[in-house]
Amino acid sequence: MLKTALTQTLWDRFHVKPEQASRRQFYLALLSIAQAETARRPRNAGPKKLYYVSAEFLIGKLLSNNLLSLGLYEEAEQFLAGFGHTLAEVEEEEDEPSLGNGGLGRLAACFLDSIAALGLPGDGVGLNYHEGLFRQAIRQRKQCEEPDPWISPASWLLPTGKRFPVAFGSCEVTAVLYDIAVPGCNGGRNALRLFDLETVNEDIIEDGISFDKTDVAHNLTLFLYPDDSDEEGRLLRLYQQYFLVSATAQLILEELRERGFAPEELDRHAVVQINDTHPSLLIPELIRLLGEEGVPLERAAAVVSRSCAYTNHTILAEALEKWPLESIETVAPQLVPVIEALDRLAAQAHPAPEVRIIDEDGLVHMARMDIHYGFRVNGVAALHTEILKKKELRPFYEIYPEKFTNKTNGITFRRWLLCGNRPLAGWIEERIGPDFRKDADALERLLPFRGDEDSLLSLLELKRGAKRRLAERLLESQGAKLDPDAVFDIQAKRLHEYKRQLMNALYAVYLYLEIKEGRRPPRPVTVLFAAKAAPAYTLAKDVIHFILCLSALVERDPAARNWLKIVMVENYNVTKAGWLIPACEISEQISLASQEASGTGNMKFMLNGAVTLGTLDGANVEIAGRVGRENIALFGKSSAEVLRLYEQGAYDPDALLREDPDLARLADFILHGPLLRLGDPDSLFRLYRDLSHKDWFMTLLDLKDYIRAKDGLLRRYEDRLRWARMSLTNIAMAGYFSSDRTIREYDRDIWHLEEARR
Ligand code: 26Q
Repeated sequence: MLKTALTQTLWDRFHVKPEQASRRQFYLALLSIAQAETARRPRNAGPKKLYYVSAEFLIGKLLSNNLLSLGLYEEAEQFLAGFGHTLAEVEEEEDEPSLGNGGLGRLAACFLDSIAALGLPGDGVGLNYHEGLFRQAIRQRKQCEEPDPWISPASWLLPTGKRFPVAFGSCEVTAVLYDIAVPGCNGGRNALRLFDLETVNEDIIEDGISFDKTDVAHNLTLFLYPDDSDEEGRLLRLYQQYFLVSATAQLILEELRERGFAPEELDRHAVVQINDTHPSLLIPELIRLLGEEGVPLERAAAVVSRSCAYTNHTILAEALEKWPLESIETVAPQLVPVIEALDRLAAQAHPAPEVRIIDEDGLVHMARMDIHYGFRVNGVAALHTEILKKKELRPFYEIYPEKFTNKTNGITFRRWLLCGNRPLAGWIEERIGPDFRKDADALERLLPFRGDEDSLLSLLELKRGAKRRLAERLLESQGAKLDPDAVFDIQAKRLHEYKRQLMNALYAVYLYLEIKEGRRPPRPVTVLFAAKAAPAYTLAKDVIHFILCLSALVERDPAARNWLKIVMVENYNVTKAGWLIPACEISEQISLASQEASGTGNMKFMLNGAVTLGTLDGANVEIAGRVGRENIALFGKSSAEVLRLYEQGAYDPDALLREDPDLARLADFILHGPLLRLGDPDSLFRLYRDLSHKDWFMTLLDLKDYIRAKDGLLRRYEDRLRWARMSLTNIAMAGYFSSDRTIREYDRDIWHLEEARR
């Protein structure tokens, strides 16, 4: 019936027949049909509703995904084919909303998909940043930031007409609510609810992404986390946070009232998942609003504590939010007495200074507030949760052991396999039938095909096809020329020191020098990087600059360029991830052990048949446990060893470089004359100095073992059937990492939405 609807819509809206319609017209017609179809479905309902509150939702383009959930994908693809189009081409008309930084925001998006798939009543709540995070442009081998606008008549936003006042210390503003509908693949729907600032004004953006940070009445929903390297930026971030939570608290209480419940019944009818500490002020704000409804503070605190659960995504000290009480006084003075009361109340039972919400310097520790006044706290992978219990949050684990729980992350297979890699999904179905589309664990039925040479050879062919497709796309988008017969080795994730993109780049230096000395790898290697750096994160930008200079140096060297190629994929986002993941052979997951809470890219690459080259960090530990040591390449010091080095202050990069000429030769290459001439010497010197004197995330510690592991993996690649078996095993064992499994666990142990229905 899609055919009829599409033909009719094209005629009604644009007065064209399908054979004359442009891609744009097809896109807009499909958008309105998908929206109408979704609106016809019942909203998921039940006695209890989940609010997943997050400063980020990295949802990516929605057309294919929503058509899949609505059961219209096949029909749309066939109909378009009749007029010489593909869904992928039509989807190019959609702008991707860049409403997130990386893992935490993408996780929230995968969760929305799975919550809807399981038919659970649960909405996401966040902010409608008009310019997203930023668009990354590369100029003079450096990252430049530009606005990344996405809102247009072609976006999925639906106005709701709902408005809420938000009172700051300095002024009052209005939050207006938009929805993006989330259809579930088994019927029903939920919504992503995005608050916007009624008076937001894009005209205050100056060159690049700069704007007056003090003009909160016009800037609050322009960008996600504007630069917080200075005081004004940090204050703006706090304004954004209060804007989000104040509007969210009002929405939750309004919906409670509309469903006929009293404020004091909040915990029986709503559950709030706080995605990292960014929305933590929701706790005092809800308590404050219950107070206005006449609920005394201690009772309000008890009810709210039974309604809120907190997810921790990091152990990095700089990401554990602490706000000066003074800043809160400026932004939302009405919260100060509430937070002080919560601190006193908690301190009566637990007076130790390391668990105080307000410390002796007047800093409010957001995670501490979440744990005292929430009923659950979870880490995002087994190792991460253990580190929280034994180290970072140990005093809290001693007080509240029953609150701690692990929820290993997951990814939605609908986006990352069924839509994102149709040829692979087809290959799987030919072998084990369609059950895996609904039940990810069924992928294990692929295991017997490890012995089937035809299957192994066709799997290699599929990978080659995906590599060719990526090569075409990168040629078109940025003029990069890739050889599909090279090994595709990919590191795609935010740029951060702990993720050690620099270590990967130093392997490329090693390989370059080997090639120059006549020792070539078994076949050409293409190393792809895709990463945005935070605008104020100087060292991260230095790493990008180094990679780009290295890429140019190799490219100019006729003796090396046929054997090694280094590519920086511009403006990494969900769309680019969709290009890279099916084409990957070696998945770089090389964080310093203990530092990557989970990782989710690791799961996406595995599901698409890449072999992981990784440390025993985050969810890599669980990947290794499932595929077995023969099907993953592990290297590096363990998290226990790393944590011990930190505790004893025993890591010394200077000494390593003095004692090991091989390491020194690689590090020194950062200052290699021809390289310096291609780039900015200040940036490269700064990078060298940091690596040789500080190297806080211990790049040099694991570099040699990394080289050993990667060389070994490249040799194993040459046994093509053995490689295909590794690849197949990774696909077959990926089922556990479906976010449907993760969400079932959240519901079973935290939300109890299903149980409330029974
Ligand atoms: C904090 C304070 C001030 C400014 C910014 C921030 C800030 C912003 C974003 C802190 C953290 C983030 C994002 C964190 C994040 O993406 N964490 C990732 O979460 C994933 C999902 O759980 C994990 O898989 C990754 O391991 C983790 O790095």
